[in-house]
Amino acid sequence: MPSLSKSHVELFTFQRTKALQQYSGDMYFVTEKKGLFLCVLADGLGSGIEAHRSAKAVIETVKLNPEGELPDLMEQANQAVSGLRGAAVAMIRADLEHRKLTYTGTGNIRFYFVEPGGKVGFPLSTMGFLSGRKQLFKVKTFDFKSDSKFLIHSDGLVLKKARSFLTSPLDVIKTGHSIERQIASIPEDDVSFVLGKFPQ
Ligand SMILES: [Mn+2]
Repeated sequence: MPSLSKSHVELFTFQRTKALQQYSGDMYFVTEKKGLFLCVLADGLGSGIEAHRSAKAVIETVKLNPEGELPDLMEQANQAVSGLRGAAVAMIRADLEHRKLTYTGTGNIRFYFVEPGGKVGFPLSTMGFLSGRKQLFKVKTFDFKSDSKFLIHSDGLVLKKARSFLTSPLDVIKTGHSIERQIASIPEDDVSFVLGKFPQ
């Protein structure tokens, strides 16, 4: 029987604000409950308090419905930023038991997914951003293998050779630290990333 700890997604999360400002325009939320994993990253347009408000509206909305399907969550998040600046948003939802992953995103947030064999996938996100205006969200669904890894990051992270980090034999924490070392100590944009490894 697998041990309990192995049935969870291993995670490394990181955030640093633009010019070390007080308010981050990026926000993320990760939760795992009863075999359902959800990761959401929102990058509010611009930076500072107004960007923070948009990102926060997205995250607070998702928190109200953490078991929701992605198209519903995107729609709810879209309504939540109505009247605010807007946000780029990406979401990953995984059924850990059946190893099915769904992904959706709009705007400039990068998502990488790598299987243990090293095959790298880059699901496309939709152009644009959430603004409250009605829009359709493309959702991609695929089966994944155990021990697959993912990286999701805001555009404040400029990562050369992202693939090398994801195919690294190092564990998630060490890999996370090596990505962290690529980030300026005083960044020019809010920077966030979530690195994860799915259980066996
Ligand atoms: Mn940004």
